[in-house]
Amino acid sequence: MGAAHSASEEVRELVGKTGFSSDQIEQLHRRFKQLSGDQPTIRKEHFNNVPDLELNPIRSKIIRAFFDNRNLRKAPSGLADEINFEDFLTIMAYFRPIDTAMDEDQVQLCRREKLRFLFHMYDSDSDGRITLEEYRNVVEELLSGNPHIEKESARTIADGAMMEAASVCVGQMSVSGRPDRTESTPVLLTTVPGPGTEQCSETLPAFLTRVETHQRFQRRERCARPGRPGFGACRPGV
Ligand SMILES: [Ca+2]
Repeated sequence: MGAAHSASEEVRELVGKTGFSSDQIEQLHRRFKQLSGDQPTIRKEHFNNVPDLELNPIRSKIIRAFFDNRNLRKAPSGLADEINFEDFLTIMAYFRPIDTAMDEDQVQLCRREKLRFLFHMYDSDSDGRITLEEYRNVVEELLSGNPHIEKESARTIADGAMMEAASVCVGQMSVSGRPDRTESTPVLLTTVPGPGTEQCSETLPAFLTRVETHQRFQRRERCARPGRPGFGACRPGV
């Protein structure tokens, strides 16, 4: 950020684009400069010495997410070689907690953005589908730091996630064994051919539908049970 006047203009613009406060943007700018070595852009290797990421089992996926053109809203696929401060803020905004002052529509939009980001993290080849292999890959990485969980258990957990997705998939299958592509039943998952989980892949609309349904169910459970955290604190639909 350059001269004082233009810098404050720039900060105002970034506040509008990202939802961060001007103080937060200043803090993140200092962090960005520290990471980049006072350069205008950051490359992947600049993340190598971030202590907070050192022990994170999905460190490589988090770093990759910063350069994913889909998250940067620059292209439907591919990775950027380097990112500037505004790009950095765009990605950091996905990690921002949901603001309690938001109305219901804003909360919904914010949740969707976060889920889209998560989907892109799973969909490592950017083909718009999460395969069982990609699910396994993330779960195995997540659990790799836990010495009590063996690789086989991690695979079982990933398979369970895909089984849940596949149960939606099977519901969408026509009698021919191929996905029913009528407009009234949008394709949630596709299988070629047959409903086995090995052949299943999950699209973004399917992923959003499944996770949001699961989250709504969990919130209803939380609101409905006295004595459980969150009881009585829920807004309708939130
Ligand atoms: Ca994929």
